[in-house]
Amino acid sequence: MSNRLTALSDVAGQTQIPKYVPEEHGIGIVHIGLGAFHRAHQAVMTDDALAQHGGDWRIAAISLRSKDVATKLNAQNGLYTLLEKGNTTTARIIAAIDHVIAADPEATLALLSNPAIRVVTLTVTEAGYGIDREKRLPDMNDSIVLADLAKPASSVGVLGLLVASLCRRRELGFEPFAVLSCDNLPENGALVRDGVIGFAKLGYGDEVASWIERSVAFPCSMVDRITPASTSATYADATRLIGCDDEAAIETEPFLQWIIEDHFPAGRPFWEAGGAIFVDDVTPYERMKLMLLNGSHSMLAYSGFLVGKSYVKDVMNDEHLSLLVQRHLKTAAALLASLPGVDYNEYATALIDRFTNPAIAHQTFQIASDGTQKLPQRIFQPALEALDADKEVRPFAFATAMWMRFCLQQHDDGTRYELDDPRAVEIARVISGVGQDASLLSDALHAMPDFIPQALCLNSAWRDCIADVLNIALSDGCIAAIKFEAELIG
Ligand code: CS2
Repeated sequence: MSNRLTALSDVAGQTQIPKYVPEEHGIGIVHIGLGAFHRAHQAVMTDDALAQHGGDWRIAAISLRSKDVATKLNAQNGLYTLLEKGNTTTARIIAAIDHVIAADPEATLALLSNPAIRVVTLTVTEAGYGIDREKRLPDMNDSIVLADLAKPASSVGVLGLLVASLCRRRELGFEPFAVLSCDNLPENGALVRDGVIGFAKLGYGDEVASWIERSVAFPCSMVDRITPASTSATYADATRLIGCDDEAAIETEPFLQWIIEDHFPAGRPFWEAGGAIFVDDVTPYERMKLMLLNGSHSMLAYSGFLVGKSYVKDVMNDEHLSLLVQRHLKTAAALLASLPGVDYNEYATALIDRFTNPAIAHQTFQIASDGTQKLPQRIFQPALEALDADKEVRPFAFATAMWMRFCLQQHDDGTRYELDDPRAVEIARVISGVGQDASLLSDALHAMPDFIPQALCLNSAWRDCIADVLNIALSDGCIAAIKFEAELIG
């Protein structure tokens, strides 16, 4: 007999199991993008909401491409172990996910058109929406967007599926669902709204577009929980703690935060049970998170990875890099307007503790992915604000220079690695032939269209800082560049 997790009765030991009977609750949410983050965040708060408040709010999850997690979770009736790793490791079984549909656009469309679905949550990454963020329209360079626009009713991408299902619901007289983006993008709800309306206009015409504009809610939300990719150690820990095998186990930190605009015309789970906070305007919380947590994360990921630090915790144990993390946090915090009830110094101190958590193995290479999608809101936006306010810009230039150095796909000792970025091919093309020349590298990447804002490209203080860092990194090595930078801190 297999000892795989398939029912709550399989679970042994000190494991916390749901305080509700999963089968007694119907589905009310579709989640698109079933990574570890969703399972460590929204699914956990939904589990708390079901336990405390009941309701038909279980989740049907969609994996747009990969079948791997779907196969594992479906074999376990949607059950999985959440390991929270702080001073101790605790195990909890989450039962909020009912089932998973993978790489099946027809079944996805049918599910999204089901009147029981009142909320659609999304974690598809910054790049996954197919939205041109400059124009705030569907991205006409995205092959999925183009194919979906050619045949909107058989869409396979995010925008196409949302619009096709909203249309179908409209035809059938069903209420629309609310669309809740949970990705690290500025004003994520408003951005997705623009993308969806733009797609509807192009694919279906003005009438459908203005119906969506009038009838569909796109609340913004800020999500936070550091969740590394699962490893064999995660599965081994789960087996030890729950007494059976769980191929879908995930691990995360104790910290959990979700700030949401309360705009759900067809209702929502009582996510307050899991600690969610409902506010009128998420923007200041989102700025804090993007500029402090995600901004310093990107900076430490590029610089740490380049000097052989595989994990964030290793970066934090490095004398120079940890000083640079502190400098980055302090500089970014100085750009934020005060927010009642939030002390940015305390937030920064808590971040340092979270990054240092020895139980969390968060890979710098994972955070370093998709730089072209992350740097605009994490690094360039605060840099622009710093220049405008005549404040310190160097930490943001340092982060950008380290990203540029990372684009060379080669450590100082010549070891190569792959760039994981939707614009990787273009990056490789524009920098081919720059060799070890700092100015050529900087010029080539500054000239990429729709990436580094013109106000930065044309600013000599910004360009000088970048040249400074790259010159040292390329002539004396990344360790020397980091040491030099840390020694600038007074
Ligand atoms: C990270 C985030 O991978 C990354 O780019 O900065 O995933 C970060 O861990 C989360 O936003 C934390 O909530």
